[in-house]
Amino acid sequence: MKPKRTSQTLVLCILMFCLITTIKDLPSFSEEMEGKYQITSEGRNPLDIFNAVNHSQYVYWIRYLTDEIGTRPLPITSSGNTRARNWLLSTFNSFNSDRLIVEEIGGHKSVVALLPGVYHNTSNKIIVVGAHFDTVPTTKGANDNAGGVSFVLEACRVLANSGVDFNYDIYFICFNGEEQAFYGSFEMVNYFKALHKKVLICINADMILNDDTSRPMDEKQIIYHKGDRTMGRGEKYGEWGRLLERISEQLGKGYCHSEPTGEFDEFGILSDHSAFWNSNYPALFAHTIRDSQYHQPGDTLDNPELNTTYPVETTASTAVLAALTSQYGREILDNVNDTDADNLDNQLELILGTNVSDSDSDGDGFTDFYEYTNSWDPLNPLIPEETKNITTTSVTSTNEYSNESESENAELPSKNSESTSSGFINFLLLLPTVLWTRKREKY
Ligand SMILES: [Ca+2]
Ligand SMILES: [Ca+2]
Ligand SMILES: [Ca+2]
Ligand SMILES: [Ca+2]
Ligand SMILES: [Zn+2]
Repeated sequence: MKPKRTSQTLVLCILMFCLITTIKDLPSFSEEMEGKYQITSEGRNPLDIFNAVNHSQYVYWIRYLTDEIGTRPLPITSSGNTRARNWLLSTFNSFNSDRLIVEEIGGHKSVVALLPGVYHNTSNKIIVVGAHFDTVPTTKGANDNAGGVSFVLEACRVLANSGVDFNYDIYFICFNGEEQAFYGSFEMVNYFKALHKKVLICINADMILNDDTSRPMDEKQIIYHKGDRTMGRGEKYGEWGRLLERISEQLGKGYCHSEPTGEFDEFGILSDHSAFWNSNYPALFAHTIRDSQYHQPGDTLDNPELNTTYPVETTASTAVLAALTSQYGREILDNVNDTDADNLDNQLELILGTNVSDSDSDGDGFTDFYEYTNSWDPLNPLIPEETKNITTTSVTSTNEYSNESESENAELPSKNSESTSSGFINFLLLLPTVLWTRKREKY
């Protein structure tokens, strides 16, 4: 089970070369940020990407892998492994074949979909979203690791179909041969090194379906990082984990929780991220504790220990993290500056999709901070009071949202005194606001 190691000399040479090649760098943070406070000019924001991740789709792919394909161990010539690869190739190609480059890479034929960025030809920076698809021979592998494969497929589907032109390349990888010795991931890391790629962050998911009932709701999905030890390039693993956790808190229910692996067990919970850590590439490891059916025939979605709701949030948060990192590079980790002094730091504004250099992103007279703290939509100039009547008629039960807006009536300026003209149109306009508010409700 011991991972192969590239010779130290080769690693050094490649690292030196990477250092030299990255000096001619891309636009600075401020240049990249210019006019890009939303992920596209079409008004898409991270919440749209987050919400596009679909639970039914997530479950469907797990069921297909377990019920239709079943066990899929090495060797690569086995019928299960071959069928799984062919299915992955055709599934990736069904998303957006004009944008994705889909191929098998390495002697163990990991299945890879590349979403090329705007800087594909001028930058070596990449983002990796990965999970192994192979199983041991004794199991259909729902938790180990169809849940991880579905995480990769769904993140890929949403980002490839988003219509967004991302900046840096995003690789979606279904690793092969994890169960033997991480063959696929070590091959991919060597592949990236040979191409002088700089991995900004890799997010690997392995066994994310088990519901650890001993954990509180805000720790249902554990995102392991390697600790806060500073890396060669000054990056800290922990910052990436906290970013993913923050995305989950701000756009979802906050199920994701980031924590370091123990000092001695960083190679104790083994999966494909190890290949990245081994080469000092930043990587996160999404993983919940083992279920009782680990490597057993009972590892199917029928296992009552498994839950598919929480990993969908990890998938959505990862899609947003990949999107933001692709747009802004490592600078997304900067959570200190508040460029427009509106009390929302830049990282939070980029997660929310608001403008980092404008304190009132939607120009409705209310600051981003005010709207954020009152659970209004800082990207929608339609203020809640304008559509209150529609809210109360279309949503029967009193929810947090309507209670809040009622309690704040007295403070609202006269801007909202116009009566609503068309209930239906206003309802449609309100919908994003309701979704936004709903999303921000805690469980
Ligand atoms: Ca700000
Ligand atoms: Ca702002
Ligand atoms: Ca505003
Ligand atoms: Ca607003
Ligand atoms: Zn596994």
